[in-house]
Amino acid sequence: MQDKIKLVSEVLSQARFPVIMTGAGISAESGIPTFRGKDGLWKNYSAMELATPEAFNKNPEMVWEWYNYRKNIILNCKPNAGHYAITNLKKFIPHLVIITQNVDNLHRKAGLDFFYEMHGNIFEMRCLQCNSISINEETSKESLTCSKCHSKRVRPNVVWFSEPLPASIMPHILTAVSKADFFLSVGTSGSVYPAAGFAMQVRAQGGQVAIVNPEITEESSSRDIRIETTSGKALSTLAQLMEG
Ligand code: BJW
Repeated sequence: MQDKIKLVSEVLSQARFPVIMTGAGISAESGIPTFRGKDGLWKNYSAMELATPEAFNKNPEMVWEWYNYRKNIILNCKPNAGHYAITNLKKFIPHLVIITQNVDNLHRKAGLDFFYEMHGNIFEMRCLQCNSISINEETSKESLTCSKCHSKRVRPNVVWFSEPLPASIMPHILTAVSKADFFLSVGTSGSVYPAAGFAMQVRAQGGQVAIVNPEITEESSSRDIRIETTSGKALSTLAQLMEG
């Protein structure tokens, strides 16, 4: 394990266009449930009844209730060693691009000031009337209104199945992935596209892929450096190696 993390530190320190992408697994050690797997959210809740635009159109109250429930959990959680290690890696390697599929704000809370949130942010809401985005840490069932136009047609600013990813950041993400000579995937099952396709794309263009996940995932290949442990352990060791 240590040898593999050492190898990752060597590849990372030489990479010209390194990218790290995180998924729900990095926040599992903070106490935030992942989506898939035995204790995942989708075991008890239906993705199609909660995380699609159709579900929201049909029953916005139920969808808001589910997001408020999750916001409450997240507000009681703190970043863990994995989040802080990524913040440190970005300090050592300023050209490192960091992408997250997570909506939980924990990278920001760990002091990371620039990264791409490809599936949005659970603490933002978007007005369906005027399109403005505002911070929303409210977790009560009280009906929400847009701070700009006062419309009550507001939704969580997250990306649901079948929706396009944020147009303001996707070109930057796709450019970073298309140039990447090193791609480190952390804590994702690699089952949701387009994120799930990034590792394959980097391999196809000759880049090295490394995967941090206690489980072997759909996106991994035998050519990858597979680090089969938790992100807290793997990333803090990696950050220490990069520092020293
Ligand atoms: C640990 C650990 C520890 C545990 N340390 N690890 C191509 C092929 C097939 C289908 C498609 C395709 N392209 C698009 C699609 C459709 C669809 C899709 O991918 N479907 C699949 C299910 C097949 N994709 C979309 O619809 C996307 N939109 C799109 O492509 O639009 C195109 C378009 C263009 C133009 C016009 C219109 C449309 C949107 C996807 C949105 C995903 N949204 C969600 C919800 C976000 C909001 C919310 O939070 O409620 O995003 S779904 C959910 O899954 C969430 C996550 O970000 C995402 C990925 O989950 P993740 O992070 O991988 O978590 P898990 O739980 O799956 O895995 C956790 C992992 O951690 C596990 O492997 C554990 O082992 C590991 N782990 N502890 C390290 N301590």
